[in-house]
Amino acid sequence: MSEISYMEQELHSQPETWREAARIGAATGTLPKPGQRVAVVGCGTSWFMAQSYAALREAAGQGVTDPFAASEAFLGSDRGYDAVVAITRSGTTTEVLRVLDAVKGRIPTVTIIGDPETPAVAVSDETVALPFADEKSVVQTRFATTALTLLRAHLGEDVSRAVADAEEALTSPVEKEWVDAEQFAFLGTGWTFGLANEAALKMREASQSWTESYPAMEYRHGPIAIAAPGRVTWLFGQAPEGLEADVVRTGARFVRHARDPLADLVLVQRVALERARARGLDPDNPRSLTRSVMLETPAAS
Ligand code: F1P
Repeated sequence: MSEISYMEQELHSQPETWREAARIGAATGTLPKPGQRVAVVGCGTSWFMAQSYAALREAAGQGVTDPFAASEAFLGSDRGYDAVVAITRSGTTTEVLRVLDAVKGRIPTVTIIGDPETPAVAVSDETVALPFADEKSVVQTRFATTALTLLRAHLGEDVSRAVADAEEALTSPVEKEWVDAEQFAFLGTGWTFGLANEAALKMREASQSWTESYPAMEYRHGPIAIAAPGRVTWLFGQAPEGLEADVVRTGARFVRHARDPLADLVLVQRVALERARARGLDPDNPRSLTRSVMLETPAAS
């Protein structure tokens, strides 16, 4: 592939879009307030960002926060949610529209959206638009990480180190061993488990790679049987005691970096891009995928 893909251009703009999102996140009054019971929904990449946000909000002591795949959300009145947060780049994903429609008038909703000229706006009570992070590539990179940066800033986190680390991750070498590896397992704890899920999805979407993802402490409960020479186990965040030694014993390559875990996801996006290139794949148009899943049946009301 000679010309630069949209995925490459978009992923390289992340420090800038994160800075902008941090400004919005710190100032906005439309995202959930401390103490509210929150459900957060999305599909695919957006679901994984929902998982990370939920773990961060709970860890920050800001209230019960349950992440759901939009198609599997439990939003009955017995659960007592004060707010539903939806994350969608396209604003057209059917399952997300169905959730917003189903709770309308019963639970206040706020949607973090890439394209504000889409149906999700009309069906949401509030929106936080991030059009500067919308993308042309089918494979999401910057919208997802920018939405999560917005949420981190809204939770009161200083994201300046994450931004600096993302800048560094954009110039850090992509090792040949990662481009050639047969298989990747991505691991995380707390909020980095969502990042592990996203890293695994990114690699599948952009480069058709065999990847898996687990909470780090679950890895020894079976999945480590896959670890072997020529394969990679990549951990985001803190390493549970003894895990590195257990992985090294299998002959698999153990990878863990000290940078902010969201910035480390930027490096994985670059690995996915290099693996796509090495296999002659177009990362902007992955096999069997579209920008948004739009089902033919109308939203249930
Ligand atoms: C969600 C999503 C993407 C996925 C695929 C289909 O889109 O599942 O994460 O990569 O392209 O759509 P959205 O609701 O965030 O627009």
